[in-house]
Amino acid sequence: MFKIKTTLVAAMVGLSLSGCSQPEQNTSQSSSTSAEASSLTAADAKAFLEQAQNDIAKIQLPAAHAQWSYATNINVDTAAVSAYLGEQLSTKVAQLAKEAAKFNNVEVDADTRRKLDLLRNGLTLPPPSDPEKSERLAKIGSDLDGMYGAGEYCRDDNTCFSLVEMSSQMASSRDYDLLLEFWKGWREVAVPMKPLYEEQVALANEGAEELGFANVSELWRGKYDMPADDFPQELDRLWGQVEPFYEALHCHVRAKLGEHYGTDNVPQNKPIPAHLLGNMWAQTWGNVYDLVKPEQEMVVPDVTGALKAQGYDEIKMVKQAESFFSSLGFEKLPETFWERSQFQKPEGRDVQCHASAWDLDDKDDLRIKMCIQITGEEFNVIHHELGHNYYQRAYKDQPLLYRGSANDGFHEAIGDTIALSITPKYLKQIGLIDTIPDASNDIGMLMQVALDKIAFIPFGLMVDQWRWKVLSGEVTPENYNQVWWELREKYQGVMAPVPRPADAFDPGAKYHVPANVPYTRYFLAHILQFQFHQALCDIAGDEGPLNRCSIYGSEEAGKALNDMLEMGMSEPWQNALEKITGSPEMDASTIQAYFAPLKEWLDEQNQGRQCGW
Ligand code: X8Z
Ligand code: ZN
Repeated sequence: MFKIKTTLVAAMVGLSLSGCSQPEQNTSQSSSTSAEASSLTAADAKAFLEQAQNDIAKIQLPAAHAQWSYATNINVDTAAVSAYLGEQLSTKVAQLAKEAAKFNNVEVDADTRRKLDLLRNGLTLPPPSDPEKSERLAKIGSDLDGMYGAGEYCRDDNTCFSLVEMSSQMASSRDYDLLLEFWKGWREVAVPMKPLYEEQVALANEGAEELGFANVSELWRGKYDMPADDFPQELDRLWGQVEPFYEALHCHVRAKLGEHYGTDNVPQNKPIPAHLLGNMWAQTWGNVYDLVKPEQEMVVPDVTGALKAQGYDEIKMVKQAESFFSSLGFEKLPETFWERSQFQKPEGRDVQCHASAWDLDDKDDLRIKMCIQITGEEFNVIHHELGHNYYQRAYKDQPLLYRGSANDGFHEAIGDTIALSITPKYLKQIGLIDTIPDASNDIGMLMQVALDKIAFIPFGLMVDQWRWKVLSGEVTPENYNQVWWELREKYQGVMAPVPRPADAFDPGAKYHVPANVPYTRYFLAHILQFQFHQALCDIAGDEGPLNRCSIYGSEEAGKALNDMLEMGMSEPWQNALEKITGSPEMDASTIQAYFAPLKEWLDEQNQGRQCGW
């Protein structure tokens, strides 16, 4: 819906828009008198929504362009314009959300009620109606974004490293001290974010209260077509389905890292030090495959090696990903996509390298913004981003309030679902590998996928467990960092490799915290993508094991997918899920089935090991 950092996607398109001013009136929910309200009709509600959508559309367009300019060229001028227009937009939406409350007691049809509800809970950081406060909120949002995007770590000799450079080292280096240096170094960018973040929480909570929410936590948890207080239990249920498998994977990985780095560096009864897992945040572990892989010879396609050997550049990687979607029957991306996207990190200016997908005009101005590296990991991210773009295009003809994903996890799951079809069979079809490895022993391939997808799941869960506590006031600023690490340990079994300084604000070193993009969506996406993959493989008529299934070339699967994408958020997500999978429930049993042989193998390896932390 409105590009206020609601659809992922554009983390950008909204985010910094979170502040605003220009409050015309402090219309809180009760702004209309009961006499006024009682004379309102269902037709009034429809007329109000029509007007509201037109008003939002008008501001949204320039705000999106300003945000793009800022994200692809961070400087004081682009910051000022982006914060200004972002504020205009979120103030307008907040004002309309308050007005929508006039219809609380008016009898309206289900479609109208849904739109009113979406209007009420669509903002991510609602601005208070006091103009000074809402301007301040907008400025903070934009400053935090910029601090992350322009962040770098400099050594005493003034050699500096960008996040892209350090991430590449985190992925490939096995030098304990260098990994620790970059791990600590990147976290220095977050220290000055903390006072701004605190202030942002307080301001947005004021805005949320004006909208009738207890706080921003309640607002965020309330976007899932079920009561806000039931949603965390739904997440616990899903996590419970995955947890035993995660623990088995953790146990094996810790044992192998202990063999490599020594058990004094990797104690076998404690959480794993967070800098040794091949990723700046220990959120995906695929880059340490070589350290933890099975001892027997396993053939696992080397996508990075193949891309490099065949001279793939950034554009060729994106074209290849586009052609997957084309094979499913999706129309090609527009010419402007190729002209306007940012594929590479430009020289000479700061940009937000964190990958994102944009829909500037709800017509055909689709773009991605990345700093693409030539690796298999980035090849997956490209599919992820294009999934957002094809989703945006599929729902563009819905009314504005329905232009979004069924729930935000769906948006994050589409491109990943396609990427699950990058199997050896597909890689051979497109000439990236010459031979398809024998299917008799897929443990290596399953391990590679699990290191990225299963390792991610508790991280995807813990980020908002932290934020919900912060946003609800349960955790106060003195404890921000400590609670962050308690949750890292509890869910991921990962620990800070060194005691953290008193001024550390380690959550701020993860993009989605300063950018204020809710994170539970990625947890959900990691469950949903396996359900989608299975459903589409069935439709495509693939009868082999799920990890060998590729829906490449199946227009039937493409049509089933598109039928769901087109719905946007016009119906509860349960209906969208049922449409494609036949069931309205999110369910991790597909994950259990996908990885069953690996689980068995891990359980054997772990015999005699002390698992847990
Ligand atoms: O932020 C992203 C995407 C853009 S929506 C690249 N992801 C999360 C992350 O990087 O932390 C994708 C998976 C998790
Ligand atoms: Zn995404």
